[in-house]
Amino acid sequence: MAQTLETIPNNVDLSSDRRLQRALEQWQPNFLQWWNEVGPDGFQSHQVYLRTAISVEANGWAHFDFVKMPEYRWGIFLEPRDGERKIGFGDVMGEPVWDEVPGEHRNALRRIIVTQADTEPASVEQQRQLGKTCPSMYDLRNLFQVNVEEGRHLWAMVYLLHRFFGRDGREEADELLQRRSGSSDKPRILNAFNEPIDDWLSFFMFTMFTDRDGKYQLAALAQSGFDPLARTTRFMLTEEAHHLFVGETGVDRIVQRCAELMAAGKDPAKEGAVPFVLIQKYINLWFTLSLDLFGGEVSSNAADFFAAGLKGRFREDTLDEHKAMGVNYRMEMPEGGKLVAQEVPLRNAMNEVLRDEYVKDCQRAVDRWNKTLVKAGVSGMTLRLPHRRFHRGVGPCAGLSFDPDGRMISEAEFKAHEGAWLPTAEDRIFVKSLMHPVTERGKMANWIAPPPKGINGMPIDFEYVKPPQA
Ligand code: BYC
Ligand code: FE
Ligand code: FE
Repeated sequence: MAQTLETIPNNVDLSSDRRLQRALEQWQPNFLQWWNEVGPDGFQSHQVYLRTAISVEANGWAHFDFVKMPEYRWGIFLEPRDGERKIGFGDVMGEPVWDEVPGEHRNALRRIIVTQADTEPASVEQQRQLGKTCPSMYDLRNLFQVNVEEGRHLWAMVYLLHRFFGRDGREEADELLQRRSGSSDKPRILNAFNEPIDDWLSFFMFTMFTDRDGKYQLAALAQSGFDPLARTTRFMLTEEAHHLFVGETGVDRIVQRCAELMAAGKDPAKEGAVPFVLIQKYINLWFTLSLDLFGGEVSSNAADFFAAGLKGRFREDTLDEHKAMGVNYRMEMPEGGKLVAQEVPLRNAMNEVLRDEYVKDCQRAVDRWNKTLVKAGVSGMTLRLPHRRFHRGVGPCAGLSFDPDGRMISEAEFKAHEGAWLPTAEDRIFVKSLMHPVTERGKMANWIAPPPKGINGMPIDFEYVKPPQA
């Protein structure tokens, strides 16, 4: 495919900045090479029914059509500039937002943008083998939709790096294509993005729990005083909604299938479905891996980001006050072998404040899955979120042992129960054994219920993915 000058769709008037345009056009073939190397394996020449962002207008930004993924038009879209916008929080509250990067915040902003950017290609790498075991053509299409949009999110961040961070930014953009999920040599930055996602139960848990961290991080950055970051994350959030839909409804359909079998007096494991206990173990794993992505409970980085107007709270604009000064946040922290209540200045607790919103949202989804159990006729069994101290790798609880109720226990006790709380090697093998590709139109794998409706008004048995030359 010829890459013409118009190949980078955008609403940032790219053609008026020839230097920037050239730099991005030099990065583009490297991106495509990366996509071909570590993007969806075995499906690069299929025609996929995909939504492409073509503008930011509320009704009509999305265009649906069949596309080969390497020909997807990854574009750069920022919400329109509102010349009046003021910084909404922190020490700089009320000052006009910045259209350029203030020198004193250059390093912090670069770090935030690179950390955000790094997760996007990482997830594509993690999911690259999943197409081969899709439970339906509908799900296959949704996987690829998520993948191309994570690719676009990488573009969104790379635009910021190229446009605002000069040579450093260009180097960071190159390195984003060099790190690899799970690599021992050049791993991705955040832990959860180095975990394997090689079965669809993990995929739905990831899009439910890990993409949801993305929603909260992006929402916090959407408040940023650095206006181009705020404007680009606002538009990313509109795409993110679909990823969360895929995760939440994917798990729901697995719960439904499991529940229907249990209600009929059958053992889901023997029927080739996912047993209840395994759903719970995968929730325990992916919820806690995703909790870590919010950073430590007490963080001077987070306090600095807030004070400087770089990163706000969830829906900061709807809160009553925006300084977060003179207020403490009370939390229980492990200290000398027990839990001690502590008062932490609110600004230093910003990671925890954002995590609170996230946990509420996850609980809402779990409640919905529990309704699905009841509706299918299963009583006395409920799914639950483990306590946020359980199985943590970041923050003061990392390296200590807690049970799913958050009680501090000995390492030996943890080890004795680990196999009941978290997926074991055998569990993973079992889940993988269920994963056989189902690609006949309208058919579903035995371990998942069909969705209530198709994509973009199309029927469930629509041919969402067509083989090459079809
Ligand atoms: N893994 O002060 P602390 C998404 C490090 S997902 C490894 O508590 P801070 C997506 C930290 O770097 C959203 N290391 O952290 C989802 C620091 O290191 P140094 C991604 C970690 O800075 C699915 C030290 O621990 N976006 O979009 O307050 C598919 C102390 O940390 C981790 C963002 O993350 C970890 N999990 O907060 C596709 C937003 N956590 O300085 C996409 C941008 C912490 O001691 N990032 N560390 O060497 C940020 O705002 C912040 O960097 C964090 C961490 C919230 C991640
Ligand atoms: Fe993303
Ligand atoms: Fe996402």
